[in-house]
Amino acid sequence: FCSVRLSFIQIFLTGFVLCLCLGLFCAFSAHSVSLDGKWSLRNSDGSVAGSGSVPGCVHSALQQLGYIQDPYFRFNDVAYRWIAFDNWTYTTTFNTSEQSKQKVVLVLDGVDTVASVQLNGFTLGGTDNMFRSYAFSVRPLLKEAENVLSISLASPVLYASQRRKAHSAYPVPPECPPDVQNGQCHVNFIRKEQSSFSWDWGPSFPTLGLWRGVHLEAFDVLCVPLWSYHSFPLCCVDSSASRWSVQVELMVDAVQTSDGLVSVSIPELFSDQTYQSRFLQGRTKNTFILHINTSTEVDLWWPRGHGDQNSYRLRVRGLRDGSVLFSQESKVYFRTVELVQEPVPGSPGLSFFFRINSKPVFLKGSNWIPAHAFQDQVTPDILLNLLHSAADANMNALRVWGGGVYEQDQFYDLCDHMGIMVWQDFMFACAMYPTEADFIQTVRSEVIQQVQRLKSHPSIIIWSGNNENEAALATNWFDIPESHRATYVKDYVTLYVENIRALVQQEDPSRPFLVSSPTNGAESEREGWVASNPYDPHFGDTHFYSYEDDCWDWSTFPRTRFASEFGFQSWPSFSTLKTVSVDDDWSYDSNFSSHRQHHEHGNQQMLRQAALHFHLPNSTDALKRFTHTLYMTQVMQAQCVKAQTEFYRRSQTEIIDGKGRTMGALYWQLNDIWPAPSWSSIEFGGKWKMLHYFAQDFFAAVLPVGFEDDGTLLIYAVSDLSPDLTLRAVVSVHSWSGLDPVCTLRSDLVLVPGGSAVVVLKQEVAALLAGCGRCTRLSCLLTFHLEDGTGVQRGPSNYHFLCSPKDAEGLRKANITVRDRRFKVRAVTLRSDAVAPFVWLDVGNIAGRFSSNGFLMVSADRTVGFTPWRPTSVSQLSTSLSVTSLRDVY
Ligand code: BMA
Repeated sequence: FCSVRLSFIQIFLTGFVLCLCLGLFCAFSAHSVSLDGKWSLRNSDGSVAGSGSVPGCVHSALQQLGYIQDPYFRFNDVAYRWIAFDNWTYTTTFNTSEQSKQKVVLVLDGVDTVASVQLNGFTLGGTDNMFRSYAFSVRPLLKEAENVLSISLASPVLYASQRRKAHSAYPVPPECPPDVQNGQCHVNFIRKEQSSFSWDWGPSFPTLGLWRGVHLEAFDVLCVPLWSYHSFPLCCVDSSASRWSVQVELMVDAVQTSDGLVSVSIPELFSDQTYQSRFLQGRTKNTFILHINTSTEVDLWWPRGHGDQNSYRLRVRGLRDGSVLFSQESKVYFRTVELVQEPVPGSPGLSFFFRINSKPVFLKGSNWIPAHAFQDQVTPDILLNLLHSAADANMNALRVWGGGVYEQDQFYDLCDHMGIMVWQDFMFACAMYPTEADFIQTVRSEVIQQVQRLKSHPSIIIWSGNNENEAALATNWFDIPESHRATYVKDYVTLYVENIRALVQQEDPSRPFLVSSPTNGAESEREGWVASNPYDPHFGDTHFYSYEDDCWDWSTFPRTRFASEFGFQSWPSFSTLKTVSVDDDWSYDSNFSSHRQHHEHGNQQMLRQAALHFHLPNSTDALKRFTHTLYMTQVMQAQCVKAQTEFYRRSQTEIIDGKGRTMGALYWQLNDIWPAPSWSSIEFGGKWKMLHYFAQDFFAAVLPVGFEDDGTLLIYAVSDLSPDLTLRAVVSVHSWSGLDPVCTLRSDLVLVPGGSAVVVLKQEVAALLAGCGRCTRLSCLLTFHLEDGTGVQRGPSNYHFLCSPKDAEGLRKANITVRDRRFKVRAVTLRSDAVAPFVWLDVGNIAGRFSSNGFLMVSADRTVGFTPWRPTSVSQLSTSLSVTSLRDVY
């Protein structure tokens, strides 16, 4: 690892080996005894009682016990508020013979959140942080029979409010979320998923529970409760360095100081080393560095689209007197990451991009939020499906946003495996935070534990201190009087710089650390960590939202170095909403529709944005008008995010007016926490919205982007591939009223270097139409694609509308029939008698996805594949299929 700092130039280079963590391994007839399973659960006065699963939470348990219905149904988020105002106790009894061991440790992997822990009537201690584990030495307290372990959880809402009251010197805003969220106050005072008190896309379910496992570790000599590693190249200038090292860290809990040998090996790389070591009594970190054999070439881990995700087996063994103390194997990966912030010729400010294994990589993807309000219900299947969906939409990166949770190990394992890069926030979002000693102390434990748990994953390429808190301070979201500003800046620096950043750099120097997102990075640091304008497009990353501006007008977007958030809302499909609503709710202005919308004026904003280019649904059939409106919001969202993402991708090479070299586009947001309107491209339950189908195209490795600049049509070729390509644009002019192209235009062949965006066609629209007979802006539209010198199409086809579809002349209701329902071969063929924009196939709640959807039909026939995610009969599919296109809604 090395870090080069030249005035404003900052480069982090890190190499890495990573691995998985690894559970514990204990020595000498050691045991790990799980206490997971059914515990008894009761509220404070015993009026609600039954059993609850561990891992689990109170809400999930009450639903299983029948005390409550589906919390997501209609207005239940409000109806079940009482749960989080009560205190709850989980109790289990167990028999054990572990007291025969020298040491027994009770480990709580995750307590949500504030609790007192008692064993056999003795108080072991308290917990106050959902994001860390707790360990208590318990051997003297154990009995052979009937041990009683109880964990009493305090109301998180009341706890947060008490902490707020105790912080009397000055407020720590925001006090409460906006009313429209129906949420709870002061979540910034409790180390808990910040969105669990409500968010602008999520319900208020302040959970309580044991959300991770509980177990006993019992051993005689020593135990290794945690291990992790990272690798680094010995030469820090050239990451293709042939010499790599792997740093292995073992957290060892030893009953007494003892000597032993530790051997570390990667057999496939012919590398192994044995170390004499002394394990000191108690819990200590022991570090070993394995130098990789120079004669062997190391295959690197690459982000998807840039190479394979190569891995090796790493083996670690502890030996004493010829016997094995512990032995563990894991995957280990090699890669380097740099965040490059250096002067850009022709542009003030600094670059901001990632170099992976020395190669600049454009990050394409979105932002990840918690996949469920009740984390115990996030199954491996759900994670797998969401991450597959991200990969299938050609994403190579996700940002784990700072208002949720540090995800479970499986999430990062899958990202490693799929080559999805992770931008990992620490869990602080959209707020100021207190800095009392005990708050800082618990955050410090959280940071150390999370970094140790996660740093072995090659997918994680950056740590980031918080979501939007630099921006909140800089642009004064909370109306802090100028005279008090210094106090908040001081708290900000104390928390994120002096504590979190310092700890991360100590625990994991192998990755870059950013204090916030958005931030100006090195420039923010120069300005004392809070830049005057953290949204400055010349530096760092930006978040950009504008709901009222016309999203088809690219000139409204910031030509940023890196777009880490941008987006538009839409509604989920009717089949998803149906599961949580009743007939009365099915209109756009119902109480239900307002209640689900947690973003002030969100429902109106969607319609206003849609109305800029489309006729709004006007069916006299109320249900139809509702479902058509849901469809229309998805059309609007898909078009808006497409326009913005294409703008960012085509801005990766140029500098215009001193701005550009955009190297990342992560839209807000990938997934949903419940069925409701939001910025997501995937609905709760996994169904793809139109946006997600669009993402498949706009994130394609080779992409044609078309737009107009002052009456001139430009087509760019964007390529993420390594080899240079030679491409031309092929543009077809279609009349809205007919299916055959009116004329076709081909550009010259142009060199498109690997990892660049270049202009391949430039032509005045007026001249183009004049040369195309009877076309006008209102009567015609353009489709285009890229072709190589041999006439082979590269990348998807794309389109450019010369007017708003609401003004299109000749656009008529297409009669689209399903000609061939070959569901057995997972395909349907559509036939249309007219140009049809935004053709949407829907099979209701049958889980699966189409090969493409929401497309523009400019030819009579189109065959679309369908991949079911669960066994589904042909007749089910056939009867569920519906087809909608733009002219059907008005
Ligand atoms: C960003 C995010 C979230 C929020 C989203 C939409 O600022 O960081 O806090 O949900 O905008 O408003």
